[in-house]
Amino acid sequence: MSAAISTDERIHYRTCHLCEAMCGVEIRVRGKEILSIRGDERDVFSRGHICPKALALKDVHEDADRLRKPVRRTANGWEEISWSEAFDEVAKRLVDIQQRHGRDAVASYVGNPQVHSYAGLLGGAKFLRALHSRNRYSATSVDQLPHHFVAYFLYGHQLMIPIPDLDRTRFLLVIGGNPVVSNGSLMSAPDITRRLKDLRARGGRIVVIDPRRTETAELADTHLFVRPGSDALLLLAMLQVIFVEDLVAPGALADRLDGLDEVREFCRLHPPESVAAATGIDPHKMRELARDFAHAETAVCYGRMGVSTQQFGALCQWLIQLLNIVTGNLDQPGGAMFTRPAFDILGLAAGFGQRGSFNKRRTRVRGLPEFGGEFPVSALAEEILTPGQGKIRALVTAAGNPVLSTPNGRRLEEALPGLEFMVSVDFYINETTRHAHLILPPTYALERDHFDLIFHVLAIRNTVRYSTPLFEKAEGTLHDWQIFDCLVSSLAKYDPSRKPRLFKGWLDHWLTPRRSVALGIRLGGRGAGWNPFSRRLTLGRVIDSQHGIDLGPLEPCLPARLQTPQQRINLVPAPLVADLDRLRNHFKASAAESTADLVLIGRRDPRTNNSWLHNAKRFVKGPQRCTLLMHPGDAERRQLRNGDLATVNSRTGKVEIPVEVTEEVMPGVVSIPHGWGHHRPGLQLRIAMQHAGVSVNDLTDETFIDALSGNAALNGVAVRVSALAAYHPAR
Ligand SMILES: Nc1nc2c(c(=O)[nH]1)N[C@H]1C(S)=C(S)[C@@H](COP(=O)(O)OP(=O)(O)OC[C@H]3O[C@@H](n4cnc5c(=O)[nH]c(N)nc54)[C@H](O)[C@@H]3O)O[C@H]1N2
Ligand SMILES: Nc1nc2c(c(=O)[nH]1)N[C@H]1C(S)=C(S)[C@@H](COP(=O)(O)OP(=O)(O)OC[C@H]3O[C@@H](n4cnc5c(=O)[nH]c(N)nc54)[C@H](O)[C@@H]3O)O[C@H]1N2
Ligand code: SF4
Ligand SMILES: [Mo]
Repeated sequence: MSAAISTDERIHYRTCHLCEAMCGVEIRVRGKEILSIRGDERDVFSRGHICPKALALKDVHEDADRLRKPVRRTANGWEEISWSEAFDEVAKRLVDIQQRHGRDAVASYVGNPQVHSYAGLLGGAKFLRALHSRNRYSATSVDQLPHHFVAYFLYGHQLMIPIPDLDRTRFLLVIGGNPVVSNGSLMSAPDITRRLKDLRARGGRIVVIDPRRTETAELADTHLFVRPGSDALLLLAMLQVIFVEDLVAPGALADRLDGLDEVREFCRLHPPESVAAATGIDPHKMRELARDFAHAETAVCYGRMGVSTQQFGALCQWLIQLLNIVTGNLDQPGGAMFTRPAFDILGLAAGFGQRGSFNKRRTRVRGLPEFGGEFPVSALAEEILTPGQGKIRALVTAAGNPVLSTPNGRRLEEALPGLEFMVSVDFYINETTRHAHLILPPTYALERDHFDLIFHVLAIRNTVRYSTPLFEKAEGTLHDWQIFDCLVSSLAKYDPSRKPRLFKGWLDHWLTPRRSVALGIRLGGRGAGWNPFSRRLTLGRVIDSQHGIDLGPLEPCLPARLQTPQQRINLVPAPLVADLDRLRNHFKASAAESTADLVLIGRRDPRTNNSWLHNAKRFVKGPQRCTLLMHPGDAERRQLRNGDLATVNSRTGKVEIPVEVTEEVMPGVVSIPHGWGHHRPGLQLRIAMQHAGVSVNDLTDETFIDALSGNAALNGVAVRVSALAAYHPAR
C-alpha cells in the first residue's frame, strides 16, 4: 500500500444514531470510502460495544436507492427537480389548500428517525409551527405515548419519565420489553446484555414477564408467560399483596404523596387469585414476585412496548410507577431515577410553560383525545377518508412510514391517493412516500453532525457527546433542518401573513441547530453560562472530548425536579382511576366469552430498525425472519407444520405467512414482526423488495386502542389462523 494512500486514511469518532443506545463508533475512512466501523473503545458510555446495525451507517450512506435530489411523481415515474422548484410547489399547494379549507386541512406525520436527528427535530418543530395546523400525528401514538401520559399526570411533565438505574439495581422486573434485542428503549444503555449479566453477577435478579420467552427472558432468573393485555391485572395484584402484607415503604417521598389510601382501596379488589385466570399466572408466583420485589434492597419495574402498545397501556405505565413508588424505589439509586442531562430540554420546555397537555381537542370523526398537541395516528386514515368540514386534504410526512408502522396500514394506504397533495421529507421511496407528489430527501447521518437531544434525557447514566460530520455534504444536498427552514420561508412567500416579525425572523435564522445545542449546554445546569473562566460545560469542551464526557450516575432530584403544583405527586389522577372500570369490565366480559381464537403480538430482531433497514443485503440475508411464531399445540390443531404457509385473518385484513412452530410463545399467542411488507408496487428499494415479507399492520386494527391515551394496541390483536390450503381448496 502506498504511503500516499495510507496518509489519506483517517479515523472518525461519532455516536451511532440508529437506536436509543447511543453507542460510540470508530469509523475508518480513506477519502470517501468507509473501510470499517467498530465500537469506540474510549466512548465513556458504550466502551467499545456496537451491534450489527452499526454497519447500516455505511450501507444507507452508500445505498444507490437513497434519494439525493428532490423528485416529483409524474405519469411516467419520478423526475428530479430543483430544490427551488420543489419548495415553491410545496408552499404554493399547502397555502392554497389551507386558504380554501382552513389550516387544519393540512396534516403532518412525523416518524421515529426524526427523534434521532436533533437538527431534524428542531427544524421540524419550527416548520410545524409555521404550518399552523392542529392536525398533527406522529409515531408517538404507536409507541411510548402512555409513558408521556403518566409522566404528565404524575410528575407534571410529559418528558419526566423515570429510567431504570440499571447499573446499581438489585432487582429488575421487565414487563413487555426485550432490551437484549431492542438495545433498550426509554432506557438508553449501550451494551445492555453485559449490563444485565453484570446485574446478575453482583447478586441481583432479573424477572421477565412476556407472552414470549424472549432473548431477554433467556438471560433472566425467572420468566413468566402472561396473557397479552392482562398485565394491568398482574400489577394490581402485586400491589394488593404489597398493601395487604404491609410492605408499603415509600421512604423519602412519603410526605410528598397524595392518594395512597385510595390506591390501597382499589388494589384490595384484586388479590392474585382473582386475576390468575385472566393473566395465566399462578397466584403463588404473583405473591412471591410481589414480596421479592418489595424486599429487594433496591428494585425497579420497567415496562416497554408490550405494555404500552396494548389496550391498557396507560394503566400499565401508571401501575408500574405506583409499584416503584410504594416500595420506595422512585428517585433512589438502584430504582427508577431521573436524568440530569447537559442539555436539559425538559427544564427548558418547562421554563417556557410547556409541560404537556391532554384532551384539549378531539379528533373530528371518532373523538379521540389530543395529547401533547398531537392526535392518535390510529385516527389518521379516517380523517382523510371521511368527507365533510375539517377533512384532511393534504399531508406532510417526515422520517416516517405509517403505511407499514401504524394499525391498519392498508386503510391508510387506500386513503393516501385521495389526498389533494402530499409531500414527504425522506430519502427513500417507500410504502408511504410513494404516494407523495414530491419527496424532499435530506442528507444521511454521516454528512451531518449529531447530538442526542432526547436520548441523553432517557439514559441510565448522565453522559454527553457531540459528533461532527464525517463527510462534507454532497453539493446540492440539504440537511433536514435546512429543508424545513426553506419550507418555512417558502410558506411566507405565498402567504405573507406568515412572515415572522423582524426580530423573530432574525432569531430563527441565527439560531441554527448547532447554536441551539451550544446555548442549551452553556445555559444548562452543568453549563459554563457566560463566565469565560468557568470550567463547566460548553459545546466546545464536549467536542474536544471526542469520546464523550461522563457526568456520573443518576442522582436523586425530587422533589425539586417535580413539575407539579406544590411539587407533590398525586398517585390517583382522575382519568387513570376512572380507567380501572374499563379494565374490570373488559375482563368480566371476556371471561364470559369463550376465547378460542388466537391473539397476535409483535417482535423485533437484531437486524431490523422498524421498516427501513431492509435495503442492504446483510440485513436481509439468511432465513426468512418475517414468520408467524406459533405454539406446537396450536399448530397441530390447525395441521400446520414448521415452514407451512398459513393464512392469518383479523377484522381488518389477511396475510399469508410461513409458520415457525415453537414453544417460545405461549399457547394461544402468535407473533409477527413489524416493518416488513415491501411487496407493494412502486417502491425504490431494490433489495428490500426481494425480501418483502408481509406487514403485520395489515392485521392490526385502528379501532383497537388504549381508549384512555389513544395509543394503538399493536399487541393482543384477535386473529384466526388456518393452513393456507383451507383457503385455496383448488391447490
Ligand atoms: N405492529 C407494530 N407496529 C409498530 C411497532 C410494533 O412494535 N408493532 N413499533 C412502532 C414503533 S415503536 C415505532 S417507533 C414506529 C416507527 O414508525 P415510523 O417512524 O413511521 O417508521 P420507520 O420504519 O421508523 O420509518 C422511518 C422512515 O424515516 C426515514 N428516515 C430515516 N432517517 C431519516 C432522516 O434522518 N431524516 C428523514 N427525513 N427521514 C429519515 C426512512 O427512510 C423511513 O422511511 O413503528 C411502530 N409500529
Ligand atoms: N433490533 C431492533 N431494535 C429496535 C427496534 C427495531 O425495530 N429493531 N426498534 C426500536 C424502537 S422504535 C423501539 S420503540 C424499541 C422497543 O423496544 P422493546 O419494547 O424492548 O422491544 P419489543 O421487541 O417491541 O418488546 C416488546 C415485548 O413485549 C412483549 N409483549 C407483547 N405483548 C405483550 C403483553 O401484552 N404483555 C407483556 N408483558 N408483554 C408483551 C413482546 O413479546 C416483546 O418481547 O426498540 C428499538 N430498538
Ligand atoms: S445498539 Fe443501537 S446505537 Fe449501538 S450500534 Fe446498535 S444500532 Fe447503533
Ligand atoms: Mo419506537
